[in-house]
Amino acid sequence: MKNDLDNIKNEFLKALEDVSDSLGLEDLRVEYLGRKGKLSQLMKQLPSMAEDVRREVGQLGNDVKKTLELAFTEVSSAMNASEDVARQQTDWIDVTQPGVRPPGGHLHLVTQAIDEVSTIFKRLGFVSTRHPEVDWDYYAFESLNMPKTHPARDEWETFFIGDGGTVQEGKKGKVVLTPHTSNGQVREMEKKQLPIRMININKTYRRQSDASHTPMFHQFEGLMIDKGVTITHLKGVFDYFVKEFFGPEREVRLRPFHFRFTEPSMELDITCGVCLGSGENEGMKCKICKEGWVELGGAGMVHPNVLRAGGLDPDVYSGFAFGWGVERTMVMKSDINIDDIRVLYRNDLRFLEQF
Ligand code: FA5
Repeated sequence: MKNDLDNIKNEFLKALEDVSDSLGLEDLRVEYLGRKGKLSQLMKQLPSMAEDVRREVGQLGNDVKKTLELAFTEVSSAMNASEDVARQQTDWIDVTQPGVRPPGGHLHLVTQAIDEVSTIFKRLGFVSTRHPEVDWDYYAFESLNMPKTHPARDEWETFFIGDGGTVQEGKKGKVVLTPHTSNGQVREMEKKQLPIRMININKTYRRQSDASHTPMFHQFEGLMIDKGVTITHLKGVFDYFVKEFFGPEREVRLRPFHFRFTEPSMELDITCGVCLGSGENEGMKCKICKEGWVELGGAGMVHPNVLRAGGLDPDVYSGFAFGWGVERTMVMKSDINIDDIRVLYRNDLRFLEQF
């Protein structure tokens, strides 16, 4: 047994001289000093020995183990140090080399348009607000002079919020996905901070889908209320916006219309950005406008009943409101030639990366 221990020690120290890298060194450690290594195997014979021999051989075994561990540690430290030096010479990086740029994204076309619209109205003193996009029927319809069963509501093709097939209802009526941003009108008046110059931009929803309609779209709602606001102010604000947003070459017309919540009411039309007013595109009828003009959106002087719903006296205060679609407004720019607005929400990078 003593001889065997000596042999193990000599073999290990000899093998240690020949080992050339840290992987080989680790193999050697496992072979001799590991839990199932040669030294452990040999020491397993101890219990079967006579007690006095056992003590002597046990002591010798421990000495051999210490010797091997010490020799191993010395060689291992020296080897690590020299491998570090070698690694530093081969694995270096050139810190002056230009980096690889990660692909950069950009804001969605609609977000860019929202930013531009808000900036233009900000210059006229309009403050950006955000009223709920899930709201009570009261704010979406009733407070806007459209009583519960009024047929005008049908035009808004509204989605209602339901719970297991039952439409949710509370003290202000049913809950709707707002079909227009006009729900912000009475909500803004209820803040009781006058004068009002609000621009409410939000998502709106309707059961519609074709080349010029998407089920989810954005509207921006302007509301100006003060003493002595007239239709001249409305016209001035529109002129400024259209010139700033579309450029001086585009034409605008005001067309009489009817909304329950404005009186008088009108629609603002602008020459189409795809066919530039001709009504034709690549020899065919323009898919967007069909006649040269596109509707930018509705507007009018706030109806006295709406002012009353907002707690304001129509004999003291007056104002105008307008609500336009962001997507349509943007597509009407002549440098954005899109003949189907649904492409905006298809998330096709080949399209989105162009802008
Ligand atoms: C309204 O929604 C009124 N609330 C506008 C208004 C506000 C009038 C304040 C008076 C005073 P209208 O339903 O016409 O009106 O919609 C306004 C604009 O939203 C449209 O001209 C169009 O630009 C846009 N729009 C409507 N439906 C869609 C749709 N499904 N997809 C994309 N844009 C749409």
